[in-house]
Amino acid sequence: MDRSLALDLARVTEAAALACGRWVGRGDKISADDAATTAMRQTLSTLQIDGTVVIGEGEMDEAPMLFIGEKVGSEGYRKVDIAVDPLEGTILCSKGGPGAIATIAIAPEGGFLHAPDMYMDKIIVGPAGHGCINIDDAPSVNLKRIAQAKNCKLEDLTVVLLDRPRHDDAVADIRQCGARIKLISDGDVAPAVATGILDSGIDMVLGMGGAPEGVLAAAAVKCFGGDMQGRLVFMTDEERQRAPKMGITDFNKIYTAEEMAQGDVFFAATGVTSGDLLRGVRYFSGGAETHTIVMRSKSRTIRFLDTLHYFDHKPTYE
Ligand code: VTB
Repeated sequence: MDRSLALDLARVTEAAALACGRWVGRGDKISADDAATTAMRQTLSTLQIDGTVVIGEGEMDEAPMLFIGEKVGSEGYRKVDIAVDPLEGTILCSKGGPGAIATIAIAPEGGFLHAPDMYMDKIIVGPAGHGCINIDDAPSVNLKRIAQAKNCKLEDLTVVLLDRPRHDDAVADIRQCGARIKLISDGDVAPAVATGILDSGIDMVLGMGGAPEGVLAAAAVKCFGGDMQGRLVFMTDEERQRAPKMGITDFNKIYTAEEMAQGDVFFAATGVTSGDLLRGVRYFSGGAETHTIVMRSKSRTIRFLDTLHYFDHKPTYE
């Protein structure tokens, strides 16, 4: 794939973040998501790719744009799979809470797991923890292996989990072993990416979150050489009936990052509100500043972009 696609993807997530950045704290998650999705789609349509959205805003009949199956770009270019979450953490954005991001990932056609909108159990670590995780082991057992690999104490490790009752047992086990915990209200993609950044202070992401978010995290994990295991969690008969149509036959399969995001993968995210990974959009008179991460699995390059946008000279995405 053309490596300059990386910068194009940064433009896409910057546009989405600039658009929904106007909705931070305004208590309207629907408008925030609409603004991000519209801007993301506009910028995506200018890219030199022949893309199909495989992780998107929803099914064709429930999402007006960036729906699963939607074609993006133009014929004649490289055929790619697109995974998007124009606003990951809509509630975070609407409340002005930490860690909302605009994010996208691209893989060669057929590269992404077509995960339905359901839950996934996840365990995610950065490169130092590669080979140290097993989703079926207790969190403390995984953490002990990671502490050994990182040559640090258990007390030095920080685990991020969504703050949900379903994680009570995991939280108790982690607390008992002495590791630190960060409970978040929403948005498990940004901390997953943060495990790959040396000074982020996040060592592991654990627990049950969205499966589409799991595929986006897998793309990022692959780019920085971390490790991830994910297992789909079937809650309803409808989910069990739909999965085979999306190519999922083994309901107990443990997916690695490589299996969820195959081939030469690109990942980009721009901060909407500030978090452990990225600073949020900051407006000033006549413009705004954005903070973006862009990565590519083939080269393992991780770029952080600080970008100044002057609205007199380009669309404002409002
Ligand atoms: C998860 C998580 C997302 O929503 O999907 C969560 O992966 C929903 O979980 O990052 P619950 O059903 O337990 O609320 C996010 O936090 C935001 O989309």
